[in-house]
Amino acid sequence: MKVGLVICGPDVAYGPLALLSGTFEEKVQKARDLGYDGVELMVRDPAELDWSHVKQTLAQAGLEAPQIVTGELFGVDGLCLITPDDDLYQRAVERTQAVIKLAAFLDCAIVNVGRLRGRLDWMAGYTDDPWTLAVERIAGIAAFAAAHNVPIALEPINRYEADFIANVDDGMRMVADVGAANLGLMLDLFHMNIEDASIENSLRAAGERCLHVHIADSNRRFPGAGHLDFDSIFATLADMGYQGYISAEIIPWPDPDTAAVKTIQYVRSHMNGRPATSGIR
Ligand code: LER
Ligand code: MN
Repeated sequence: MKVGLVICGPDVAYGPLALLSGTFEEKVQKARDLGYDGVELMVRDPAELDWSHVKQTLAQAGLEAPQIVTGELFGVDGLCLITPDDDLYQRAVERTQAVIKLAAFLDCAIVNVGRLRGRLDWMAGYTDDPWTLAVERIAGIAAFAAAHNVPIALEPINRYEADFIANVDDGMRMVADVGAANLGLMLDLFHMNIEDASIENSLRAAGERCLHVHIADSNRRFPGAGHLDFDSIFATLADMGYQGYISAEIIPWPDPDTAAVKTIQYVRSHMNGRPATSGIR
């Protein structure tokens, strides 16, 4: 398992769940100095990015970009896949395709689809079967991504932020209905703590379809600040043979740098159920 954290790309001024302060280059350097293996990039519009500079900055720091998170496409620009507005849908597809191309360029493992998917209740009056429409639209994104060798990770999101795919059962149903080899799940412990009966059982149920994990404690602060049982969660992931990232997407509390320090200290000292010997690099 590798350890990452979400940072804003140069095209995102502020992310409510992104860590580290400073310029993009400073954030990457800090992540490296703290001993993170990779930074997960929150991007909004690849057209506003210098792709080569981003790639070079990561390479110079020796960091991977395991995933690009797309929440700000929805959060800032309102772009989403399940909407009765055909023009909005087309723009959402085009932007998502640009993110997929960026992911391929950065050798990123994954592009996530969380809030970007939109809502089924917006389709009332347009279709009696919004789930099938979602299957078709997510299949379209997965097919484009497959052609670029990029996996897509659907993120189950709690009921207060989204109205479909709240838990691993729902996510696995969508994965099965789409039937694409490059489609899996990104599991966020914060959402799982609200929606899944057992975090450990759900992680196991996702199995090899678990492509990426967002870690946060029960209060969405750094691990150790709430009441989740991380020893049990990390042991479950290790048992599953999970090789992907556990990546912090948390409230930057008490500040964005301290939260990043607390996270890596806690994770390194609890991974594999044994205390860290070397501390942070
Ligand atoms: C995005 O990864 C996420 O977990 C959402 O809760 C952001 O609103
Ligand atoms: Mn998340």
